[in-house]
Amino acid sequence: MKSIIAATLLALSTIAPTVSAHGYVQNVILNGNTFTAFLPFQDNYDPKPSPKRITRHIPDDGPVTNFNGKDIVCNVGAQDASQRTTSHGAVPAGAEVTFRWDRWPTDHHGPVTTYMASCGSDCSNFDTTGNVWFKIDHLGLVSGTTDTGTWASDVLIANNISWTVTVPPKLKSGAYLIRHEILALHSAGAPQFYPHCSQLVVTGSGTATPSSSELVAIPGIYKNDQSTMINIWNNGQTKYTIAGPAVTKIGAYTTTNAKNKLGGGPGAIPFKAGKILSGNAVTAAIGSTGDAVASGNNAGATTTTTTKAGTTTKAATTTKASVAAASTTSAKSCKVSTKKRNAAKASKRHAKKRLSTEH
Ligand SMILES: [Cu+2]
Repeated sequence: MKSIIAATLLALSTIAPTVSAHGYVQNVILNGNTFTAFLPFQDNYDPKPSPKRITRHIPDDGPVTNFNGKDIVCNVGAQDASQRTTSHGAVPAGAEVTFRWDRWPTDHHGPVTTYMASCGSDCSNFDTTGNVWFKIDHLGLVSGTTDTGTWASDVLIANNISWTVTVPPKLKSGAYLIRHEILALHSAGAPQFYPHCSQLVVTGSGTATPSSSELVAIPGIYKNDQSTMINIWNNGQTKYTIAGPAVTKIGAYTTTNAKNKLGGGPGAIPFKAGKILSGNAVTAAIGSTGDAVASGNNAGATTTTTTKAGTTTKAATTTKASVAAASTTSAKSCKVSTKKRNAAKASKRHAKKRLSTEH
């Protein structure tokens, strides 16, 4: 049976674009408090989801393909005023934020990056135009070569399909957008961007702000260069340069969070519903200590379990957090370039990998 499936997949991969399910962020965990992100296959049919979402609208689990348009900011349609959310979630400066994706295909190799932008006192109507973004975390090719080595996306899969960042310590309190993104490079010359934006209220007494040289515009960080157009399936490449600026140095913040390494991420995180803030409650929270006492709470709330890529789905579905998340079987066609399709070797590997991880 298995060999028949393998043979069919192999045959299909040579005559038709590869069909694959992509992914989206289903939960955002702020200092141990879980918030349900925008669930496209549910929330697009329910204008008043409960609890309210702190995440901006996304249409589905597919990619943004034009990195020069407004959709690259927070995903397709997220900039439309009618699609904006007024909800925010509080997190103390210096605390951890974990993004849990619903799934991620193993062949969608690429970097993971996270930016923040100050909205002032409320993100509801924040205009993301101009040099407003600063990078707080990024990881690209971790080891080996681009075709068979370990990418940030592989680390994400191995860590319960999740990614953890730290809000820069001493960051000035206020409302912030946090933009977390995977860039999938499996289709040479046709990069796929999967951005998502959530609305935070950073609490605490911090006053640090990024320097003007650290602030960049989105769109603007991506260009037609190696960071987007690389053919990762070419043999022997050991270097990949992540697009955009260096990670901010505010608050003596250093690069990638230590949890983002193979086996280093969070396991099942006990579900503790986060409190939704909007309007006056946002203003009131700014400058407060918020959940700051939770610096100890955070450590206790995270059970670290080493998981292997193939078993992560099971682990993820045992958390209560994912009960609130949409379950979807929706698959959308991945645009695969001619270059890629012609690479017989790569196609073979692609089919094999999908067999072992997709059910
Ligand atoms: Cu995809």
